[in-house]
Amino acid sequence: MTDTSPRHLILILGDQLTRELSALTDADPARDRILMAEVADEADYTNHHRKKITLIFSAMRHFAHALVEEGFRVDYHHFDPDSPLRSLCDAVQDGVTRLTPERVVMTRSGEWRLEQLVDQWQLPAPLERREDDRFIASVERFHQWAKGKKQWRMEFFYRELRRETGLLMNADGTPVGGQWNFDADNRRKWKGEPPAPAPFFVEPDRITRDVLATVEAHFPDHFGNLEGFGYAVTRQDALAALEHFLSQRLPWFGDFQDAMSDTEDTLFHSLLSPYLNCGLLTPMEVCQAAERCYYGGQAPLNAVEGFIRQILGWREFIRGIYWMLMPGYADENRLGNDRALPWFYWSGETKMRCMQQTIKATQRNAYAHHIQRLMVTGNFALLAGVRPTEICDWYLAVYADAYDWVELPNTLGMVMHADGGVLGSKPYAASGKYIQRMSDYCSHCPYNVKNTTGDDACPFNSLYWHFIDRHRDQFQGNPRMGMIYRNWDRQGAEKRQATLAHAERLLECIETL
Ligand code: FAD
Ligand code: DLZ
Ligand code: SF4
Repeated sequence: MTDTSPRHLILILGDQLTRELSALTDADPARDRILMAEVADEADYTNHHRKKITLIFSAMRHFAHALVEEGFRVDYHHFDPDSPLRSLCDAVQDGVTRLTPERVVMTRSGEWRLEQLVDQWQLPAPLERREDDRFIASVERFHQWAKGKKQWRMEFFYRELRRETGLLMNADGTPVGGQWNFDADNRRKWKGEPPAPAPFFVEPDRITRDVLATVEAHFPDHFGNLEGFGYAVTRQDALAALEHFLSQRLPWFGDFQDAMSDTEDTLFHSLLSPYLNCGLLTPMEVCQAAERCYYGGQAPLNAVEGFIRQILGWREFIRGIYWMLMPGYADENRLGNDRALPWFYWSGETKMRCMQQTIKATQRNAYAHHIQRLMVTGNFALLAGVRPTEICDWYLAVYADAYDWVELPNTLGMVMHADGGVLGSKPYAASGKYIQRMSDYCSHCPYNVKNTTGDDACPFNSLYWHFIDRHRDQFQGNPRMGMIYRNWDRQGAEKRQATLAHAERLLECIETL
């Protein structure tokens, strides 16, 4: 250490781009130095969508600029495939050697993989790791709630957080509107009215154009395309994206929350998850902004409650489950699945219209909305019995909002039921009938959603019954599934046999569907 050595070398990760970060609370431009690094190991730990890498690198560069404008000195490592600094550890080692700070300060990473790596760092300066307090509930708060309960259900954690935050609560402690949850009102099919608004779009500036060129040159084999990149990459633009959602989409968010469309990729969803997850927006400010729209008469209660529940309920619950159950959670496979992920998840080349449209939209946008993820690509992987690790890797790679802490419980738990029901009391398995009810995909599909067997039969139908039949031992006793088994048994042995034989044939030639 010398007289000119900084007090703290503050490491900021690519998904920690907020001035409210715990590592920055006492940061002093006169005494501290900031370190940010675009490194191969983070960009390559999965086959990240090229728009996701662009979003993160560009948002990192803009965040560094904002800190410089505040007077900070920022050591910024631009991505260079030939750089000897390949990992965050390399970058910190290098920074400590050059700058000899008193200590390194960082906010804990959002995921197990990186936390384990940081545990192993051997630095020539002490490392101070601060809690990640960018969530509404701390990890300890979730543990305290979960401890001793036989079952963990999002709805009850959500109600506690409603009480604690006061979001959509009356002064007497009752929920606004007299109900906690208005989901029953949120199941409309979308038939073109009102028209779906165009997604928020930001014209790439010089920094983003530089990043686009870097990603184009150095990540040619990664998933997805770069054309039409229009994500917000600054706090200011992310706030504009929030405003756009509140005025253009929130009023219809509830009604069409479960709807899917052959022509509209995003309908009335917020498209805010990439910004929430990389720090450009905070969950509480987003919930409060939506709440104001209800009180101001700009959006109805079913929309605002439904939206707030996604963030205050699902997002917080999912994060709690992740930290409660890792690392063992990632290896769960309670349904014993061992099928490889079909190649069409990467190529989009399948005749199944719902799958094709969802995967092609994912390639284009690094985005698909929740029902596409859950009831189309997720449902198919569940029915086909895909290995959980393979489908988890896919979801981690292809979405701009994907980080292990949120992707893993959603895929392994909610979609694949591989955790034995921690995340949901029954699997979200569905036949083509559900997809037909909630979308217009089937009318553009060469398969016939009304048929279960025969050459043109919708694959979801026989695969659904195959799933039900092969997991009878696990699910027949589930009170929420008894009716399904009674239905199946009523179909008679011959019909059941034909359905199962058809499903077996589909599974044998799954790559050609
Ligand atoms: P909206 O529909 O507008 O919802 C508003 C916000 O609520 C979202 O921005 C998000 O922050 C939050 N939210 C909604 N549902 C969930 C949920 N189930 N878990 C956590 N937060 C939720 N979300 C991610 O942020 N990252 C992921 O990697 C991810 N992987 C998923 C994988 C699968 C298989 C499934 C079924 C869901 C996954 N989700 C993930 C949850 C959800 O699909 C996305 O948050 C949502 O589609 C993002 O789009 P949006 O911002 O338009 O969401
Ligand atoms: C996702 C990502 C990518 C693609 N690249 C970087 C990077 O080069 N440098 C960095 O600091 N962070 C990156 N990230 C985000 C980290 O992987 C993220 O901090 C972990 O996924 C923890 O959530
Ligand atoms: Fe999907 Fe089946 Fe409908 Fe085709 S018919 S779009 S495969 S649900």
